[in-house]
Amino acid sequence: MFPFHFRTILTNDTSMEEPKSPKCEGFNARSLRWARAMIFAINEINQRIDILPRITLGYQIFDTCFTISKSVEGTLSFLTGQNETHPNFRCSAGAPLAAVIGAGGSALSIATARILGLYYFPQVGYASSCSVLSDKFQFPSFTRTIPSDIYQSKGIAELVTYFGWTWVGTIAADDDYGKYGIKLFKEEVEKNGVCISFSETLPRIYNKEAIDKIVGEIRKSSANIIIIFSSDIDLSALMDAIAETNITGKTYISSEAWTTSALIAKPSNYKFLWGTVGFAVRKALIPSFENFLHELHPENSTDDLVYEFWEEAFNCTWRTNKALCTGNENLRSIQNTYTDVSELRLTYSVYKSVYTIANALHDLDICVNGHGPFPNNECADVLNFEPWQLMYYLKNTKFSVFSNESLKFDEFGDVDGYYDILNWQWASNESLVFSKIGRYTATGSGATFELRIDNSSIIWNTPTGLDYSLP
Ligand code: TCR
Repeated sequence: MFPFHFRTILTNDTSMEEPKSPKCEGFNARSLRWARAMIFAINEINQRIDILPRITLGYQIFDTCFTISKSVEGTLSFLTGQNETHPNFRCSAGAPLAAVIGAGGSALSIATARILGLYYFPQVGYASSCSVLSDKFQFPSFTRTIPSDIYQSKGIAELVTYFGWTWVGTIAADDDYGKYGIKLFKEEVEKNGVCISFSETLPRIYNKEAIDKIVGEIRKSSANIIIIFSSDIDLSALMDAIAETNITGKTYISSEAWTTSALIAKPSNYKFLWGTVGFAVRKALIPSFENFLHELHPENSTDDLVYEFWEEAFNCTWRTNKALCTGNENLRSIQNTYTDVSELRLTYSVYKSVYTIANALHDLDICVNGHGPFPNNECADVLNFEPWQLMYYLKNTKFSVFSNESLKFDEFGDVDGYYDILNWQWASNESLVFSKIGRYTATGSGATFELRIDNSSIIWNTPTGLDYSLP
């Protein structure tokens, strides 16, 4: 499940006809790249002879439109294979369903995990980082390849303490990610005597007054350090509003979801956002992936999404007769979020999710009867297994990826905390680089951690640097 669109189109429900699933709007090229990483990893595994040699993996893709209702709807149609109320894991796609990758944001994964958990059906999150998802009592079949925010919140708190900032403002998205992320952050820094100057929540649905109020708060506060925990999608309206003001001299501390986002790091925002310091998850170069991205073409696809992407990317249309798309447009001639492979972070997380599932299936497949983990030392059958049987292997899977990263889950289905710390630095009027200035690593829910910062590599957006944010 991926957020290919930013929102559903609100319609007035009349209750006079059968309810229809809402349509969506606002195309999200970044998540098309994520979905392509999933397809890419599946193709790769299907060609390999060392993982699942006798099995071909397939997939179904669902658009969550960044909303809970669409995610739940997608989960149900995946499980039932149609509009039935009884899940039918075995034959809905003609092959056993193995696992769900997704659903993107935490609020969406929480909703789907409650359904999947009922059947102990494996779910691997690639972007859902909220700490509550570690609760196996509530979410027994959820695991993830992105670290829990328990690490990120503590890491940002460490960063604030490291620089000796004592007076900060916070802004949170109105979802589980933002609220829990900021809550954990506050609990941590308050132990160290840091004061919170203001705490704002971003409106979920665009609301000019609410945005103006936050802008006013930022302007009048004497705190110059502002921590923002939000997805880029929810944050963009606020950033657009700040871009229209003359507020500068504030340093923003970004959570992983917007640190390298093209939606936020765009030229009109540079003048007030440069100097931003933020956390980002592990990055990788995925060999051959760039070529695979370029292979996307409407002519070899039946998917509406590909047509929609093409129209967006080349500003043409397949439907009416103004500026028709010809199919001769060339993806290599343009620069966009979809083709940009310079910051493969969540994309890499999607890739790892596929490998996690394939490795678990592989372990299930190579089990030798009489030495298996199930009653009477039996094994499961890879062509006909129960969700909980795959869950057993998923929890215990352990493998390494090409970047020499080894991956295994702890008892909560979580991976260790690893973050690059990036600083937004001007390269020219038209571009900005995300320069790595440090690293934060942690394990055991943050019991052990290490923060490393190279002070001399940071470029602050105020001349006085460190000592400007005292109350
Ligand atoms: N965790 C967020 C969602 C999210 C996201 C992103 C959305 C993360 N990173 C990048 C869009 C783009 C990290 C959550 O809700 O858990």
